[in-house]
Amino acid sequence: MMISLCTLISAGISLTSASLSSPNACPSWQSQDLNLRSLAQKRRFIVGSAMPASNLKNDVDGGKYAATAAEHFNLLELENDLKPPAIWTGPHDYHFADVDYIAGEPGKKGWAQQHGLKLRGHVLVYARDEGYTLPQWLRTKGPAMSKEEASGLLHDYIKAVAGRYRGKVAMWDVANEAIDDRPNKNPFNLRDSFWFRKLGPEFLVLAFRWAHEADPRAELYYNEYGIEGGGTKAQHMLDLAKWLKEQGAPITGLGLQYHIDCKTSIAPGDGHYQLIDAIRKLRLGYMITELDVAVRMKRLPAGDPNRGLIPEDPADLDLQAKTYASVFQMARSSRNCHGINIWGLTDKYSWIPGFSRGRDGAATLFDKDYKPKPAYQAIVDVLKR
Ligand code: 9MR
Repeated sequence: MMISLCTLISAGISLTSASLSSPNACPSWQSQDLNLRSLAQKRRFIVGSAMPASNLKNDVDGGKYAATAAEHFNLLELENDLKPPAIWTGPHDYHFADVDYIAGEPGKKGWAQQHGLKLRGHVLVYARDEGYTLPQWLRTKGPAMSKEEASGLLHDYIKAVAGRYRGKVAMWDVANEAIDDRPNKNPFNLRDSFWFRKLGPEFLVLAFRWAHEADPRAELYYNEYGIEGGGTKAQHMLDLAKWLKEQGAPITGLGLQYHIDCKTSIAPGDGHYQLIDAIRKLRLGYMITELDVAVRMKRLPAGDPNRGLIPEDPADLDLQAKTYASVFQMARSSRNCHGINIWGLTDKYSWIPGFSRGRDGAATLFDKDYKPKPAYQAIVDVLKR
């Protein structure tokens, strides 16, 4: 009987690289030591990536995008397509077509299920008013609404969205970025957002309750940035989480975004570890929800196709690998970590170069040509242990 090299490697039987000399013997990932997705499955670990539905739908880069997503990850999070401005086109009016492609219409499978990836929903309540957070029509009509009207609308929205994908979304970011960066007088330093002004801190309790009613088996998270490693904002988040639990909100855990750079150090006993320990003491789980590790980019003029893609110092990619590994190491060391999601599949479509005007970039695991970077192997090595 003939057994192919691919079969052996998929089955976890290791071969030396010398024995893999036939160039087209296997798909690209199988010629590596071990594939991230198969290793994660083996370890019962969730490792995902954020993606735009359109890149999967339109088979961008000759299908390389979709193939890479399916080969290396067991979780998919839509980067923008599940945000309220993308879905909520008017009162009780929703646009579901893009998400349906990924999650399937009711009763049907979508791309994610067809490829065996779990789904992470981002986000039911984006608790701020600026940017791509609150739909424009709500910004316009909202100020004249009564508390009851606003609360009724939010209830119907959460019920419609979480209800439509009930049983298909493994975990939801119920609320995102509700805490202000600068000190204010609000409880838990909550932002002065539309939902806060209308409903007070209670909007968070209600959102969790309604999400749970709509999809009782989904894990439910409060997601925040700028809290990695502890500090005042992290303390506000912990206080808020404690209060949410006291109010009976069905919260599974905290989403720690982790938009960091390659010089970030994470080691046992430091603020990063203390924070996850504090979360554990609240009897909550956590996920690293938006991990990316930026490196400094070679300065190139706007319009240059390589802007935001070429590191200033190539050695930074090794530092980046160490930083990625240290996050995975932390996650693996704690029992309350529910998984890690990388914010972007390849450097080519990462949000970082645009946001930093080309100064930072190359923050994901795959380069612009979909080649795994040193960080890929570094996290595989952590999961192998
Ligand atoms: O990566 C997202 C980018 O494509 C969008 O333009 C931006 C505005 O909607 O949001 C980015 O994702 C953010 C996420 O939704 C919440 N945490 C911070 C992320 C990076 O800004």
